[in-house]
Amino acid sequence: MEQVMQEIFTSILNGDNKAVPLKVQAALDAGIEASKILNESMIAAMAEVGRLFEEGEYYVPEMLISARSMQAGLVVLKPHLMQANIKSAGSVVAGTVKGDLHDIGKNLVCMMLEGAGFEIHDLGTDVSPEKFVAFVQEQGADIVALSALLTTTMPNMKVTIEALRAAGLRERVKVIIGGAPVTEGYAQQIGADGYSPDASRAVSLAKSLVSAA
Ligand code: B12
Repeated sequence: MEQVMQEIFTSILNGDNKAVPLKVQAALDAGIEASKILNESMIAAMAEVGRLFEEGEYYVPEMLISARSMQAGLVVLKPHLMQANIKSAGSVVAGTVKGDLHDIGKNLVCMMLEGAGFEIHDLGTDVSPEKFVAFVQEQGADIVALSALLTTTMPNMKVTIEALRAAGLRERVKVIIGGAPVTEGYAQQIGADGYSPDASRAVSLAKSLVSAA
């Protein structure tokens, strides 16, 4: 790994939210592609944070400061990840499901979809099924994008899909899901329209669903 990439990785592990944006900028200045910085340094660092947490070396506060430094780096990276696209590709209402506070992955998905020309309505984290239903009812959307990072909150994706169905809205929207514990099989099982393991494939998925509608 190039030195600056290694430094970004280490600064995220250390939760150094002053160093991360500076080093991300240095990597961009050195001509390293934004997607490479994202995947090979930043997302890799968050995976390592997860591993350290599992092994009992990191606790919640360490996870949190690493997450904050990752977010500080994303601010610098954002304009480079998004390509200008004037025509609206469709509208997306996104959120992390009820009980779940993880938002880095959801934010990345929103960022990439926005960059691909989608209009984004981000409802944030800990979003109840009722809130998704109310949004679709009042403002409409082509796609509902649900994120979950905990095995205990994944079932709330199913509850949200069922709430959309109960409100008579299920046929009006496409539902896409994602997050570390989510799988293609789970998406099929709960009746989602699509799953993607990462933010860039979320864009092709969303585009294919909107064009098929
Ligand atoms: C950072 C972090 C936190 C931070 C979150 C800060 C924030 N603002 O997000 C804090 C400290 C708050 C936190 C808290 C907790 N966490 Co936590 N956390 C993590 C960690 C280390 C990184 C997650 C992350 O940001 N990854 C980087 C992003 C880019 O990846 P991603 O989220 O997977 O997103 C990508 C894809 O999944 C996909 N995607 C994501 N969403 C969507 C949506 C759609 C529609 C699509 C198509 C795609 C998609 O695209 C994204 C980009 O490529 C993970 C470890 C891990 N390996 O995931 C643990 C992890 C998720 N946490 C875990 C746990 C246990 C917790 C706590 C319960 C700890 C506790 N005892 O309190 C709490 C729960 C709080 C809550 N109610 O939500 C466990 C979950 C275990 C499980 N199987 O359920 C993990 C796996 C750690 C571990 N290895 O044990 N956590």
